[in-house]
Amino acid sequence: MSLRPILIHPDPRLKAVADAVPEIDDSIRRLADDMLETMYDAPGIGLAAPQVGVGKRLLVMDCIKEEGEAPRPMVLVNPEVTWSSDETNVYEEGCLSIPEQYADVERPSEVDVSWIDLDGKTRSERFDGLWATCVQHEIDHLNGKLFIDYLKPLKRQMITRKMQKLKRERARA
Ligand code: K1U
Ligand code: ZN
Repeated sequence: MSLRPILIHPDPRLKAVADAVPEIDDSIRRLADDMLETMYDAPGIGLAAPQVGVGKRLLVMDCIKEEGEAPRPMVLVNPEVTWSSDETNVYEEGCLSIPEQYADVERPSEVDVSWIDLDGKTRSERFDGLWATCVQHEIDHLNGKLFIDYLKPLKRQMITRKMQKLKRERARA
């Protein structure tokens, strides 16, 4: 397993629609392992393949935050939302590709998602709470959408400028 660098917005690879994974092979299993390690190291509760520069429809997440509770690493290949609740909730979201910026985003509070697991089996589950917010945030990444795309243009522009400055500073360091 190895850590993979996380792309920082703005980057065209974060705006592209990712390709479906045609089959589960060792390269996909290695990518999933690396992404879980990268997510836990960050630390974060989710990570989508485009954030590590891979344009494939794969995401990982683990929204267990309570200390003492067993981790629940999840790998979702080709995930699809099959149902969304009319009820919504607002969560102050962050993003590992937009460090230290947070904003309220409104999304359906429950979603049904189907996906393929690393054994090639089709699975589905209803997510709620933080899990529902996170899986929708990660599926957005697979469609080239960032949480700042839900914000007013001025706020989005302000965050983008901050990220451009951060990238310049990191390149100089
Ligand atoms: O996709 C990403 O960029 C990861 C992102 C996921 C996410 C966060 C909040 C709402 C929806 C989706 C993160 O993990 S940001 C870091 C974070 O939220 C966190 C980090 C450590 C402990 C708890 C949360
Ligand atoms: Zn994100």
